Amino acid sequence: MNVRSRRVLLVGYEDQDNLGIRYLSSRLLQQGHHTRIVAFGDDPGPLLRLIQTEHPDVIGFSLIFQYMVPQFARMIRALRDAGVHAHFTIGGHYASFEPEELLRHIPELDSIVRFEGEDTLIEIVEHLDHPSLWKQVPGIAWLDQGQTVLNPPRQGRTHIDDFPEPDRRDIDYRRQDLPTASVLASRGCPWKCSFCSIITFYEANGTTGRRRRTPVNVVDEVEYLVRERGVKLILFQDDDFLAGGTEAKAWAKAVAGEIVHRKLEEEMRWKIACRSDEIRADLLAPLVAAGLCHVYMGVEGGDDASLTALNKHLKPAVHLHAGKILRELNVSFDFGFMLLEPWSTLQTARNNMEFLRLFTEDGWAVAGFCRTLPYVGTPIERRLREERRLNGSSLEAEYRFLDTRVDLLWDFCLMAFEGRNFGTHATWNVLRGLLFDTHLDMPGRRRDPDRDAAARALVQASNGVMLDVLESAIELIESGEAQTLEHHELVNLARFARTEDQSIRRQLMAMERTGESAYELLFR
Ligand code: B12
Ligand code: SF4
Repeated sequence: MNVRSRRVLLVGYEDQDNLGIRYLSSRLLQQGHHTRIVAFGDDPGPLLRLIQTEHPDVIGFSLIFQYMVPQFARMIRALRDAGVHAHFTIGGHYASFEPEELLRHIPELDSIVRFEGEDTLIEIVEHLDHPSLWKQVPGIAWLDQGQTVLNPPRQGRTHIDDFPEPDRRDIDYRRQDLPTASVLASRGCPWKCSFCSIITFYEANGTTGRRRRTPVNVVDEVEYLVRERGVKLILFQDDDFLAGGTEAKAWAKAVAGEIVHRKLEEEMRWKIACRSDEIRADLLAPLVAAGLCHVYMGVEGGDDASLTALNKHLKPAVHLHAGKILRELNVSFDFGFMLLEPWSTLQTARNNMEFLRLFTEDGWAVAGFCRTLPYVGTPIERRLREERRLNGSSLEAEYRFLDTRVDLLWDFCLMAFEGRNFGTHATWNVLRGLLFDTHLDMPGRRRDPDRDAAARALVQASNGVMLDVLESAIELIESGEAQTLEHHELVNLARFARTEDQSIRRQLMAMERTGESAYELLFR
């Protein structure tokens, strides 16, 4: 078939590089189409002006975060109201899992691309002139007179080396304070944590476990970014860089070996995410020698029952051991943690609090927490729905705990720690960035031990205040003394936590070095 070259505009949330739309773009370019990438913003004005000058045939929206649906809906409606007639398609995690609900919210969409999108989008774009053809493309959903049609799924590729590297034409890394790029060395994860949608997402694509690129292919991309584009820090966005048994460990070492072989560790540093039971000194040491500087660990809980509810197959002692190894290797780390999950009790909350104390009391990492959110596509969401504990549609799904005292504890946490733990500019986030920044040691950017020590002292103080306040609140609620959020001692405790946090923030601002900080970029 003789295919016309098409113009495709790709729009997505972009804090770090949005690899989803960048992979889509490179695949479209490979087929001879024209693409343009635009970061999603709330104001439709700039996007509309661009559309009016470039006249794209297709506009593809990347909706990876489910709570951004209302923002995307407003944008898409505004574009249609302004007379934009291009084919509107959308993809990403939420779009893949809940096409019916999404089409109800945004009927202006022509199609939804479900799960991995590279090959599906090409087929839509190339059959655009023939609706009867694009409506048969496998892996999409669309509206037929108000009814959602789900086409048969598309089988994902087994060999992901075949995807062309993400399109980064529009990024000027050299203008960044710390030139930082995201790289994906694998897709998928063999674990089955109950709060996570990764397994469901890739299994729906017909693939299993974790598909890894070959080490040479990965390091080719890293070398290009470092030597041709001036990148100094690589963020591996793999869900778990070490997952997959012995073979995966050998693969990680082979990636590190290839980096050293090309002497890239002399020019850059890198970061990975993994589980705590994968942290072993013999495995990590060669990675550190190859420039690994930071690890994000999926810790999630420090209580046995909570870790079981989260299906982590981990014990708190394993987290503590991982923390010890990383300290010995002098690698900075941060971690995800859920103080509360849907089956929490005051006892599990207390155990989690005590664990956080042990894990972070030296200020090596920032203690922060959230509670489990029931994202679509996760076993936890399904279980809560079966237990009839989810109120509202999946978009604003809300649950209460089984013990009203745990609800009270959570409401207290929001009152006391809102500015410290939650939101983009929360102290927790800024402190994580500060630790990363002060710990980073690389050519041209040597660590200042005094600044590093000062950062740790500040983190230690902030962790201590939060955990002391949390402990007192648990005691007040557990003893029955405090039964409502208005109880004067809870109110005073929350006020104390906020005042102390403001003091930490003042010290934090005084420590910021303008123009050199990595944390603006990494931990927003
Ligand atoms: C990197 C990352 C981030 C980065 C941001 C990346 C960016 N764009 O700027 C950071 C660290 C900032 C981040 C933050 C958060 N993240 Co995050 N993140 C990821 C992660 C690990 C990798 C994303 C990625 O690069 N994927 C690789 C690309 C190739 O895959 P993809 O994005 O899915 O794209 C493919 C398909 O989805 C599809 N597709 C996607 N878009 C489109 C568009 C079109 C038009 C088409 C046709 C197809 C298509 O085709 C693409 C290519 O195959 C994912 C997990 C994952 N594996 O995806 C979580 C993930 C997306 N994050 C998640 C969450 C929850 C968060 C946070 C809320 C965490 C938190 N508690 O703060 C925040 C929210 C940020 C915000 N908006 O405020 C969840 C989303 C769950 C949900 N249902 O909403 C995920 C799925 C992790 C998980 N296990 O649950 N995140
Ligand atoms: S939370 Fe991490 S380890 Fe667990 S299934 Fe998801 S990606 Fe895998």
